[in-house]
Amino acid sequence: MGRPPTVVPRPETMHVGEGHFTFGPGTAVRAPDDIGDLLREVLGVAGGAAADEGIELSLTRDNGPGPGLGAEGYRLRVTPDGVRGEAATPAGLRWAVQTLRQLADGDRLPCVEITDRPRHAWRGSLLDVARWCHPLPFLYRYVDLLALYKLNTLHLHLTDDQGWRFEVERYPRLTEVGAFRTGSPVGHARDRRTDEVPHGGFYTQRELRGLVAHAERRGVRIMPEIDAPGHMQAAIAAHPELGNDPARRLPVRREWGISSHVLNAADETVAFVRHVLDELTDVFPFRYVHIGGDEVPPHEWRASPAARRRAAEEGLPGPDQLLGWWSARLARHLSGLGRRAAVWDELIEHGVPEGTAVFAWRTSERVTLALRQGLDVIAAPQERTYLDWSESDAPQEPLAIRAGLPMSEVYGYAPPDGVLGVQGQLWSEYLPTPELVEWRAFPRLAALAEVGWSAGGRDFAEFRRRLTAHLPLLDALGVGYRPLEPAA
Ligand code: TNX
Repeated sequence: MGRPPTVVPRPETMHVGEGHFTFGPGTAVRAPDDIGDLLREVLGVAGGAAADEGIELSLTRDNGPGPGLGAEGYRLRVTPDGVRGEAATPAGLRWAVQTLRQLADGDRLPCVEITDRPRHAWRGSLLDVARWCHPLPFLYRYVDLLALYKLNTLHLHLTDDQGWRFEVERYPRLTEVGAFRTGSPVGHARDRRTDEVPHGGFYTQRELRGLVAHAERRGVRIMPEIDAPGHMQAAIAAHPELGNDPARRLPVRREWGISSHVLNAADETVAFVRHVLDELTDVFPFRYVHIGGDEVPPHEWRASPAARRRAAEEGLPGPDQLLGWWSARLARHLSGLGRRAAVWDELIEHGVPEGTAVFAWRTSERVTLALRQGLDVIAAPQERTYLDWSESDAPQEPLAIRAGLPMSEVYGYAPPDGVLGVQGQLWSEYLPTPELVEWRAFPRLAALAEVGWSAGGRDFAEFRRRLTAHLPLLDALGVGYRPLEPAA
């Protein structure tokens, strides 16, 4: 007992008073249905109905003094008699529950008064389940951990050269063939050694619907990604007619790095991906669907007479410009389904379709460039948000694609005004197990969550102290996070 009350990300205002409220299985809970369930689940209260003493969370019309609580804000007051929380939306109440989860010390909640709301509307985490197919129960747990830090978006990278993980009823070969490879790299990819250990797996639509529902109850939306027209070797292995040389039988790729094989630019191939998106949007209700567009090697289109013809028909200077045409067609299809596309920042040079969100990943300058063009931008610059990079180059650090993204660099990132939000990336080439994912994700993801949520100045030493007081909660949850570096 006696943990100092800490909340990560830092609330807008928090005043700690004297005393505490003690709760237990018999504590009464009054809250809108699923919020009450969430509260019972995370605090272990059983919850009678009527509450004079107890926990009451309610929706308000948000007409108090000062700025409104907005789409995700909340107010909380813990006194020795109970807890009162209010928000203008269920989303706000869900974040209030996560704050209580962090404040709870055994069966006690410290007396506090909190008013809180996020700086940025999009606070995301990309998880790459294509390079390694992480087990479904881990995805559930990962969603819970995102919610703990008020991160509201899980970006699921479902397909890549090395594996296709989304069941498509119309094209069963995508998973029958595309979800399995015969070996994987050993050591660093640059050493070009692979083993003969098969790897594979995929998620059924039914499983993913379950995950979506679980995430929704926690206020986490899931944005799926089907990465095209590059990063598609697994799909081409399953359907050679999608490639630029249909006579060629390609395997699902065993090496990391970028495959030179890309989808062809035929109408039938666009139609194929549209059908995939139709099934995808049926499973994932979130407004945004990521359609990739990163790292498309130009060689196959340059060499293809069909691609050159297509470029000429579209009035484009050459096949290098087909990426813009490709993405525009899929974005239009999504908009017909009432959705919006999201793309990687390569599209900036090709024309970003109306309403599309751009994930600026290459540098923070790309974030600024995209903003200057008036685009909807998610800040995801690698030098600040690629959590698959290791924190240091110490020899005991597990193998990583690149070394050197200490938590202080993540915490010190200040995305420019005007972005929709920020996102941390966990590409999984070097993260074959959930344990390694947790080691890389935590606690840096907590630092990034604070970048996305908390307005005002940031002081890394203060954050580090708060985080130190918070880490026992991650211990209690059994999260295998990387211990902090000694204070500077
Ligand atoms: C670049 S970032 C990629 C990924 C890799 C990552 C490795 C982006 C849009 N593409 O395919 O996994 O680097 O850090």
